[in-house]
Amino acid sequence: MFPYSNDVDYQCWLNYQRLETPSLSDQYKEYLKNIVINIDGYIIDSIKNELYYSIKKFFNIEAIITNKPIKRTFTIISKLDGGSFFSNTIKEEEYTSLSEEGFLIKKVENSTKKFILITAKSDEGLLYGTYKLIQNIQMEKPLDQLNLLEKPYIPLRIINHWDNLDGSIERGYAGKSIFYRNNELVDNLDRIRDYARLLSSIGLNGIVLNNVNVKSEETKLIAERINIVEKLYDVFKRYGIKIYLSVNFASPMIIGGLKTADPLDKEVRKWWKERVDFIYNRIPDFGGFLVKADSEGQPGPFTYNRTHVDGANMLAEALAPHGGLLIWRAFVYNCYQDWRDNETDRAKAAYDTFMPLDGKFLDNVIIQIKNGPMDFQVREPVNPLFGGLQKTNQILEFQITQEYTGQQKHLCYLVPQWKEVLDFDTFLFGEGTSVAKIVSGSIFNSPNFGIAGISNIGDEINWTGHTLAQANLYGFGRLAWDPSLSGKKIIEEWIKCTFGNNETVLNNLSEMMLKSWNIYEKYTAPLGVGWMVNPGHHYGPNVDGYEYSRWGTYHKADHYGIGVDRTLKSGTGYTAQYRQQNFEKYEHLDSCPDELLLFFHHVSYIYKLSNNKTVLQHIYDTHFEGVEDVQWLIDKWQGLERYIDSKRYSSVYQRLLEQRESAKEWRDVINSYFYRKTMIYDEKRRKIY
Ligand code: GCW
Repeated sequence: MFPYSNDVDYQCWLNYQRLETPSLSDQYKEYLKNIVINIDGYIIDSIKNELYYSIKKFFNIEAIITNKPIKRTFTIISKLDGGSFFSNTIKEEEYTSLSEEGFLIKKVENSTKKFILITAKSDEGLLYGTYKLIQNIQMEKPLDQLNLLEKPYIPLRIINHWDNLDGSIERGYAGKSIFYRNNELVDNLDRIRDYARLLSSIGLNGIVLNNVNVKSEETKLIAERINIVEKLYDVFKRYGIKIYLSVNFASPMIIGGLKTADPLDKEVRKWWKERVDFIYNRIPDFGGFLVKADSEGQPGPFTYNRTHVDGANMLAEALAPHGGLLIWRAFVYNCYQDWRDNETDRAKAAYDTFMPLDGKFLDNVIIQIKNGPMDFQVREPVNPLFGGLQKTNQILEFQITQEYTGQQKHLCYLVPQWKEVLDFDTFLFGEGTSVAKIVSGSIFNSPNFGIAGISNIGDEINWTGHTLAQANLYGFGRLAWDPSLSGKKIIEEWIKCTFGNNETVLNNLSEMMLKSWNIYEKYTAPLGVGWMVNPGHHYGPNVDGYEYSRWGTYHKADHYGIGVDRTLKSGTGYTAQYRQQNFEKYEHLDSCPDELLLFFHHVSYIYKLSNNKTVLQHIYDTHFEGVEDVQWLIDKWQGLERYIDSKRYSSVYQRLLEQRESAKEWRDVINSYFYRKTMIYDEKRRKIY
């Protein structure tokens, strides 16, 4: 029986602490003593296990699980078609509005019995409903109000792993892979099962098991090393999570002995078909492939003068008979390009590459697009492919792992950033075509739309290194399920389930979390310009550190001004990739939002922002404030010492101290760089090192 470890930090939001209100606890307990489940299956077994375990932890009782009620009061988990016994308690409109993965939870009472009902059309729906009920208990929601109908807004909700078989994780900040070690699967799969529990408790339904940069050992996962995938499949299927693999486009050459990987070559096409058949033979519900092609050294169709359509469709054709999906990343750019001509612009690459291909991909091809046009910076505008593509399936890609946002040493709750992306109006089909709406697939009438996040977990006992970074994983899942949830609502849920219902903890911690992204932004690269990190590992300040800056600094700072002119009028013309309303907004200095000013415009240091401060003074001020704000985070956290167990308290505290030192370094490096460039004093005459 789970869990693999009893460490409270390990349990994350599933630690099932005793309720603080005994009367409510007694009420719930009465219903949960007898659990009625009248169906079988491996997902159903997971439901039983989770209920049994959580009830034991919440109430210290052993629930009796039966297929018929043995008491007058009980909890029943049953499919919608599960018999007449409760069917008249469900209203017609409830029935029709339930989607395949949705669920309904109700409290029903009549003269002979009282019960909590969880019902759904699928086993997955029942599983999600079960986790929801458990969460309601943990959050001490009154039992009387129990009447919930929920369904996910976005169909594909996938976590991506950049794990390698040797156990390393690209951009991982919480230890090694929980899956692999020394080119083998780890021996004990219990921890992986607990990971599956965490993922399905927040409604995720897919996982990509290996890094998009596919090296030679990982290439064998679709051949002689399939047994590794099979074993992982056996764990994840029990939690309704489909598995996907990243594949190397040159696999036919690397493991197939062919001389080419040309997507139009007959032998190559046959080879992929056979590979796919082989996989489905072993893993009947296999999700499909994820491909990073022609980007940062990965092979792709360009080698053969073929297009992304040729490449993606070839793989999609092989997958289609099995219902598999082919996810093709839009993160395609030439990192060696010479951008001295002022028109060449990495930000334009994804749109320039994929817009001409709109409508040419097969139905089971999905283009996976990073939230911004560059690369997961602390602030970027929304990728203009959202709002551009009209006839192509799309997945929005977020980075949960904090590559550019403090590497899980700094506190940076990313949900507010993701919310801005999801809420962004692309004007694709007129006003109100938000990114969330696009990736829900509803306007395209297709289920092949979704959201993906690069995982932030590793084998450290608390999964994410920084305990508070667990909130990013949690928040990612919750937003994928329901993008209309606020950052505040999500963080409150997370805090209650992770630390309990104490008011002080709730207030202080939610305030800390909600401000943390802005705090991080203050002391790092200013006004949307991005980068300014050390090359390679991307931690800590380095104003000119952009690795592909052989043609000059990325941010174009000189003695007079800073920023990248991306306007149509005088710059790279990137702004023209947006629909009219957004184009207008970004093209003109007076309407461009301050926080993205330097992403879109090159301005003088004495240019005045909307608050009447000069750009330079803003840089100085925010960098001083950023450090002060980190001190504020520390003070707030110290105020929680007596409410939080010492282990979690002190590990977060240590990280906050590291954050403060790093923020000081950022402040000093950035401020002194601009002081030396401009020789303009800080108006407040603070000391600049
Ligand atoms: O953010 C960059 C990272 C690379 C990563 C790449 C990508 C997996 O620095 O490490 O490679 O993006 O998204 O493909």
